[in-house]
Amino acid sequence: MFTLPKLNYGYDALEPFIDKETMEIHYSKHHQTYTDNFNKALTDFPEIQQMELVEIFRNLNSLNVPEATKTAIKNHGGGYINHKIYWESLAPQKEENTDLAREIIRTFSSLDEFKKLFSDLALKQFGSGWAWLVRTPEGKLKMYSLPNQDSPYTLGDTPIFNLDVWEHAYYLKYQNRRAEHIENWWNVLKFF
Ligand code: MN3
Repeated sequence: MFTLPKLNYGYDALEPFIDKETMEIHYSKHHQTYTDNFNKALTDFPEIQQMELVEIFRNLNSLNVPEATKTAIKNHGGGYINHKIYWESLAPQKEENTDLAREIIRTFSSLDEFKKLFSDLALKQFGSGWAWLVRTPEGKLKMYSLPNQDSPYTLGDTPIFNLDVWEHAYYLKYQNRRAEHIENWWNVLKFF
C-alpha cells in the first residue's frame, strides 16, 4: 500500500509565499485523499501494488487492468505521485549553486528567461493541471504543462520539479490570482 509521503518541513515553513492553512489542507486532506483513492483503485491488483511507483506510471498505458482502473490510477495515483514531487521540490531554504541552475542557464539562456517561460506555461494551463520541468529520454531539459493529474512519466519523461496550478493549491490565499501564486512560488522552489 502507498502511504502519504513525509513532509520535510512544517505547514508554516513556506510562509508568507504559501500559507500554513493551504499547506495543511493541501497535504493532509487533498494528498491524503489521492493516496486513499489510489490504494482503493489497486485493491484487486496485488501485482501492481508490488510495482515501483515510477514504473506504474511509465507503463500506465500497457497495464493489464480494466479501463476504469487505468483511469483511476491515472487520476488518483497521478495525484499521489505529482504531489510527492511537489513537496520534494519545495523548501524554506534554497540550495545554492546547483547543477540544475547551471544547466537551465545553458539551455534557456538565463534563469530569468526560464522563469518567464515557465510562469507563462503555468498561467496559461486552462483549468486544473501542473507545469513541469522534465528530462527527456535524450537527457535534455524540457518544460510543458499537463492537465489534471497526468504524469510526465507516462510520456516517457522524468520529472525534475512541478508547479501545482489546481485552485486548491492557492485559492485560500490568492483566490483567482494565479499569476501572483506563481510569482511567489519561485521563492520556495528549492533549486535556485
Ligand atoms: Mn494539489
